[in-house]
Amino acid sequence: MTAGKRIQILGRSGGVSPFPRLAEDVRKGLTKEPKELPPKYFYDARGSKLFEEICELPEYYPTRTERSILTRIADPIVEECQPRTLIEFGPGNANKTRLLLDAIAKRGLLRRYVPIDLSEDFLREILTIFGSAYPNLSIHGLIGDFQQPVEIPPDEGRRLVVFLGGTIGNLTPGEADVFLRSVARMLGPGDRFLLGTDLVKDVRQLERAYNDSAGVTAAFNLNILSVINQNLGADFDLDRFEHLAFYNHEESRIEMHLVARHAHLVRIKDIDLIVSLEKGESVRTEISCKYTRSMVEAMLKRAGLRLCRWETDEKGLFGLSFSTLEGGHAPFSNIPPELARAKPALEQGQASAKDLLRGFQQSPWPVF
Ligand code: AVJ
Repeated sequence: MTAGKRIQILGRSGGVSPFPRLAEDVRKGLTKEPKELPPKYFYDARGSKLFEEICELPEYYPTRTERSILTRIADPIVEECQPRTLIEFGPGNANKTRLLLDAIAKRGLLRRYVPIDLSEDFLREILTIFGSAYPNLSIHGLIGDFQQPVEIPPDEGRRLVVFLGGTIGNLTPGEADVFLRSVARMLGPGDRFLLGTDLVKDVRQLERAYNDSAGVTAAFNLNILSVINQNLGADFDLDRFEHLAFYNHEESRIEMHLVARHAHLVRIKDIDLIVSLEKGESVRTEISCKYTRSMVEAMLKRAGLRLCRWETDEKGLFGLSFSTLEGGHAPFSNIPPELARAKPALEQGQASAKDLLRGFQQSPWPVF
């Protein structure tokens, strides 16, 4: 990082494919039984536009509900946390982020904003817009996938880490645990984590939100095939697939699928793969987990986080949780996950600190 640069993008940048792992992820997902694709590949320029349209749909309640909760609680949570740095996973167009930035700026605390997003284009947009809206703010965009370890440049003062929109629901419970542990490691004493989660509710309302009458969600779902066509030279015919979204009770999640209308073959030229689809066979493109307060609380707890504030709308559609490190301190903050995992062994005297470090000579992280 070059010191003194107020606005910059860190990480892979310039000219490289926007989806560096697309080829291997597509091969893995489409050679699986049943077939699946990771939802992060919805979001090319068109997919992101379609998602913005979804957020405005009458049936899609999460965005406006979360915004209304955030409007109400932005001041009190900033008051409680007194952050100087705001770190945000998956900001998208960062529409809701302003509510927080304004609340922080109003108190004269605002120093740094660190958006972490897969899309360099999105980050550039945020940098341009927020760079002029907040002239004293340092913005360090990080290109990255929230399922990969991210290195946050060191800073001073309190941190507020946020993950909004209910996007954690795209992760399986096991993946969510891993992600939340990585969040816990970013936190120091007094730092806070704000998480948006969509809540369990009437099934008809849930299913309507993913089967809108204007067909925008269907177009969004099908767009993942266009992304593969454009980036991997595939010949998916979108007309041969049907959008399917339903609530899976056992797993407490909405699932989106693309179902083949006929038996057919698809060639994905750039990865030398021919995929066969039977009539009625489906490719699962997204899971969107729905939670209760106690599920969120338990999930935070497993990551070493303690729920200190739970906020919802009057209908209980969407939840925002505010949490902090259990015990208020993280002796292992900001160190590699592998080392952090060894913490219990260290504390119980089953491993020596020196041995532990010796095992990490090849680690990409500096160890000292
Ligand atoms: C952005 C992952 C929160 O799961 O509701 C919207 C994506 N998919 N409609 C969600 C989505 C279909 C959305 N998240």
